Amino acid sequence: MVKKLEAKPTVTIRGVALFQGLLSPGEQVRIVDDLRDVARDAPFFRPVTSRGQQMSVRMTSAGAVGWVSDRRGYRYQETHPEGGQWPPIPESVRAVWARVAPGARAPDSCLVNFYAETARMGMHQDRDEADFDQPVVSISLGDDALFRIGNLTRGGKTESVWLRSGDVLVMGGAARLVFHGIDRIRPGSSTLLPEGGRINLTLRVAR
Ligand code: MD3
Ligand code: FE
Repeated sequence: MVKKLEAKPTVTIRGVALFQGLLSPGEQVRIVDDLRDVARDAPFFRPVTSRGQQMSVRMTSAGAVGWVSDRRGYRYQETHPEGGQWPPIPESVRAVWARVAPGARAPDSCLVNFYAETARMGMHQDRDEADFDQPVVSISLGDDALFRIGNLTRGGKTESVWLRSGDVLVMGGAARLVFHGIDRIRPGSSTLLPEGGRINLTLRVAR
C-alpha cells in the first residue's frame, strides 16, 4: 500500500472544503521548523491599513511575491517592506498544495499570519490576486481559531467553525470570493508553538 497523495475534505461549508487533521504532528513540526528559516530571512511585520490602523495580526511571506499593506494600500510585491526578496516557499508547504489542489497552477505566494492571544482578522474578501479561477489554500498551525464565513457581499448570515492545528482549507470555485475572517483564537489550546499563538499560511497564485 503506497501513501495516499490526494485528500478528500471531511466537511464542506459554503463551498469551502475543510480537511480536518490532514497534517500529522510530524508534518506540522516540519513546517514550523521551515517557517523559522522564512522568518529569519523575512521578519514578521505589523501591516498598517490604508486608513492608518495597525492590524493585530503579524505577517510575512515566502515566494516570488508577498502581500503587503501600508498607507498606499494593499498589494503583492517582490520585496519585503524593509527591502530584499522573499525566501522561497518551503517544500513542506508546497507539498500540501499538491495534495489538495492537484489541478491548479503552482502557488507563487505564501502569506504567513501570526496571531498572538488577542489578534483577530475582520471580515474581508481576498481579491488582490490576478486569477480568481485559482484556489487559495490555508494551513492552520498552533492554537485553535474561530473561522467565520459569510457571503459574496458584505453582511448577511454567517457560519462559524473552529480550525485546529493541522487543518487545511481550500477555497475554490464560487467560494473563492466569499467574505471570511477570524473572530478569535483559543490561547493554550495547542502545544505546537512553544510560545503559543497561531500561525495561518495562505498559499496563493497571486500573478
Ligand atoms: C475563504 N486568513 O490571510 S484563512 C487571509 O486564518 C485570511 O489567517 C485567515 O483570511 C487566517 O486572507 C483565514 C482561511 C481563508 C483564506 C482565504 C480565503 C479562507 C478564505 C479566501 C476566500 C474564501
Ligand atoms: Fe482572507
